[in-house]
Amino acid sequence: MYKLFYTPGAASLAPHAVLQETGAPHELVRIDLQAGDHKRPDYLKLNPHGRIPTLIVDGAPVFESAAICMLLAERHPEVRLAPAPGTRARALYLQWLVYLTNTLQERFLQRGHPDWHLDDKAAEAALKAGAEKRIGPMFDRIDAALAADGPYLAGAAFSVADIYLAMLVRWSRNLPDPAWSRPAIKRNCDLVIARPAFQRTLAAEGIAWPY
Ligand SMILES: N[C@@H](CCC(=O)N[C@@H](CS)C(=O)NCC(=O)O)C(=O)O
Repeated sequence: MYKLFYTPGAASLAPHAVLQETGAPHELVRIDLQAGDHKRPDYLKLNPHGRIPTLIVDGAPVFESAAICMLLAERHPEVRLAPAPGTRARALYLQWLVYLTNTLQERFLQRGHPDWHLDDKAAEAALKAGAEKRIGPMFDRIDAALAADGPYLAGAAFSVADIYLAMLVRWSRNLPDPAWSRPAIKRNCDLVIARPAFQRTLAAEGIAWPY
């Protein structure tokens, strides 16, 4: 039995959707960021960073959204959520998942939480604006890759990287140019959203795509 600490629509959305894909029994624990649940001592014992998500696996906590996605794919190979090691598809899966988490997601965090990076209010505004300006070109490059080698990030095979991308595409909903305005990203995202597991995830979190 897994236990996932989540906040609707947050960085927990991808791990939650991967959990739903596995079909494994799990418990969801909702964390209220406004109420500061993630800074309470009992949560900090599980995740000292005070961030969402955390997954309890065999009684022990694991944090970092992308790591949780990869771990679940590895623990449930029968569901085929990651390409086989040694293949070109595996290389693309690793490349894009790491890019999504350490580059694109980071830009979203700079845009949403410039105060996590700087102590100077004026500089924070500049960081936020700079991050926002850089997100669109990142989606452009992902779109070009999907147009050339898609429909999935790993080519013909669906993987947790596509779920991760859908989470970040949703985060772009308030940008002047949301990611789904790009045709290959839209095609990829439509395939992910249509999956029953993704629909169950949205329903369980009480959110509708893309809001
Ligand atoms: N790299 C981390 C980032 C996690 C993260 O920053 N999550 C946000 C929610 S999207 C959070 O915990 N925010 C806490 C806060 O706003 O204080 C991951 O992917 O798990």
